[in-house]
Amino acid sequence: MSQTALITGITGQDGSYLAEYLLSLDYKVHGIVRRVALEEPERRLGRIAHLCDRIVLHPASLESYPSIFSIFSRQQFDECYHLAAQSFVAESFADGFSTMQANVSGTHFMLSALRELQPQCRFYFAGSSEMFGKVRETPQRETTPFHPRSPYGISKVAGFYLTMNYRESYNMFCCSGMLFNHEGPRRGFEFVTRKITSGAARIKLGLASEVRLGNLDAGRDWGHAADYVRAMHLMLQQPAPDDYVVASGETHTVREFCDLAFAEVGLDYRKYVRLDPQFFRPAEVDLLVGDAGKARRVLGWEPKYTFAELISEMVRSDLALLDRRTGGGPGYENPQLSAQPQAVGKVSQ
Ligand code: G4F
Repeated sequence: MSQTALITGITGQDGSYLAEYLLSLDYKVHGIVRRVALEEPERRLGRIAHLCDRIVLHPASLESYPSIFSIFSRQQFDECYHLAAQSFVAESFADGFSTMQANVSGTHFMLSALRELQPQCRFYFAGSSEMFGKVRETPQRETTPFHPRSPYGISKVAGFYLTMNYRESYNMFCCSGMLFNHEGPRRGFEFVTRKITSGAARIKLGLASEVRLGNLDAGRDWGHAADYVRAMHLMLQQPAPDDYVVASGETHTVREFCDLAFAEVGLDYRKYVRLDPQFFRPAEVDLLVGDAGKARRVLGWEPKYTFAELISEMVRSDLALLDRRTGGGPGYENPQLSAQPQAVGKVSQ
């Protein structure tokens, strides 16, 4: 019998890859979206437009307990992937209060409603390497102490412990993925990787002359989101719930990312990247690198993309997107970018 899964954050990068992956495994896929997304599907459902006739969307808000409770009271789920969050670290410095509200209360509402109505449903929480922050050891693993450096990181630590507490107190199957940075052509333009790849593509096509960035020396462990959603699914297939680091095991600086992205279009980044103080953070996470040994050993998880392949795919996708917008050919296929405005599929009211 096919399984039924609920994804919060289904319109985001990870949600869209996860929905595709679960559909390929014959799951029935449901997602929570803001009601406003249904009113503007072209703008807000772009990443899942190609899936809309195969998924069920539930309008709700993670800031409203009754709206979440109502979904669980109407539909049974085998698995719930809680990916929705205010996920932009820089924004969490600008408005820490709404980041806390969405990320901490949203997670608490999900867990509480599940406990009340569907305690057998398996739960995945999207933890983050930002929880390690000012790192206490390298590489970071499941046992590394947390030292978050932003309101976002603090909110993820709170969500992690809420998830653990529901597992230990109520015997629920609750897991956290401690995911290091994961990117791809569907990444939002505010994150540094997409800012660089879209900037390199624009400069190559003569549409821009520079990219303004902050700290080029920050080191991150970057993987591909399509690889990382497979790890989320594997966590919920295990005999017992647990927490796992998901990472590539390599670290690269923002500068190295620039170097490879600009090289992909035959340019030297040093001529086009400008430092801009507004993109430096009040407190920085200097260097992250994860040890995904447990995920590899217990889950049998292996990433397929290399760092260079990730960058190459992102740059080529951005070139194709701009090429189409400026009247070029069909270019590199990317569901997010090729999505035509279309009617929303099944909507649960
Ligand atoms: O791309 P970023 O904004 O990602 P960040 O802060 O590492 O967080 C991402 O990964 C986390 C997993 O570890 C997630 F939990 C989180 O939700 C998000 O997906 O910044 C990466 C690095 C930072 O050190 C930042 O200071 O790039 C540096 N950076 C330099 N110039 C910049 C810029 N970041 C952004 N966004 N924009 C810049 O212009």
